[in-house]
Amino acid sequence: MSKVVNGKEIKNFPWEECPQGFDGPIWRYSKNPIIDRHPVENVSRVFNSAPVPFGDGYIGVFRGDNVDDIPHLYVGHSKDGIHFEIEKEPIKFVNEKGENVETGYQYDPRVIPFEDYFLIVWCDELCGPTISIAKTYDFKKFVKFDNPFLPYNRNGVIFPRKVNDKFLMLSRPSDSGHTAFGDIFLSESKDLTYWGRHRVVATKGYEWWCALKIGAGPVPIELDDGWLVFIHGVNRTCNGYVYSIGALILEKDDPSKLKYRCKNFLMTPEESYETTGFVPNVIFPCSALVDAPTGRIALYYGASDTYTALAFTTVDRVVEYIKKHSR
Ligand code: BMA
Repeated sequence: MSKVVNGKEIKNFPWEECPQGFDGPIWRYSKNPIIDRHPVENVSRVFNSAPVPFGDGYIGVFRGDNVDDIPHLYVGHSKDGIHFEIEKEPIKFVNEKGENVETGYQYDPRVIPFEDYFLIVWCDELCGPTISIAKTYDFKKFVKFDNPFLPYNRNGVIFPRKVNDKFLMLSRPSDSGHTAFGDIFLSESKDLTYWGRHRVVATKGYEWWCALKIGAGPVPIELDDGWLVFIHGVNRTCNGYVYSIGALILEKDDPSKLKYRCKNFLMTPEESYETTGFVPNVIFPCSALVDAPTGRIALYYGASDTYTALAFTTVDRVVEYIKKHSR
């Protein structure tokens, strides 16, 4: 059995037991979606978002596509990790001098609890999509690092601690559109601004469900025998793309090395809120909370680029499944 290390006990953890007779690796929350359309003025859809524990409740950075379709990032608050209130105004980022920095769009945030602060990583605009990083202590002031990545790149997520004295980031270099370039890389940095020593971690196309591309999802979960990484994988069908959720386990001391790659998806769009919406057949995970003593995992995912939904599993159940179905 794998154990969570460096994890915490999370009080008031969002949880629902596995339905009787269900034998898949992950089960959905019965009251999904947890965020419906038009949750706040000027926002038509909230999805692909990242809640984290904060104080005696939860906070998060949420992707809100506005009524003109342009995505921006919003702070959201919750007592129970299920019912969220989204702030009315999008996050305003400042640079290290305290000056406002604005870009045309921001989407798909990940929030990394790191020592006594939080890092936010998202897809930002720099002559096309690329990765931005900001730091916050209080979810009120967000200080943005000075363009750490070149375009084009998406799906960046930083490990929750330094490994061998370096910050580590998974990302997915790409082009400016929805085409291939779908492999996951690992990069290192001493200071979060300068990144290098890039390594390929996992490539697309190892199974049909991820034939077109793969991308890292939530913050990697540290286990005693590796890093558990939920990913999304994209298949190309005659009727459009299908986004499923999968998983990798990376080596603990050198996460550029793949230990296990689950050949099956863990979850694929099946429920109506996943198959019908702004972009049908998309499930896209951006946050996984783990309660260290019980090994319970709450996985937040965007559904059909329209809703925010929640699913559950445990470390034992999902790791056993990945190992059993690994190539
Ligand atoms: C990807 C990203 C995601 C989105 C997905 C499906 O390229 O833009 O934000 O959920 O496409 O539309």
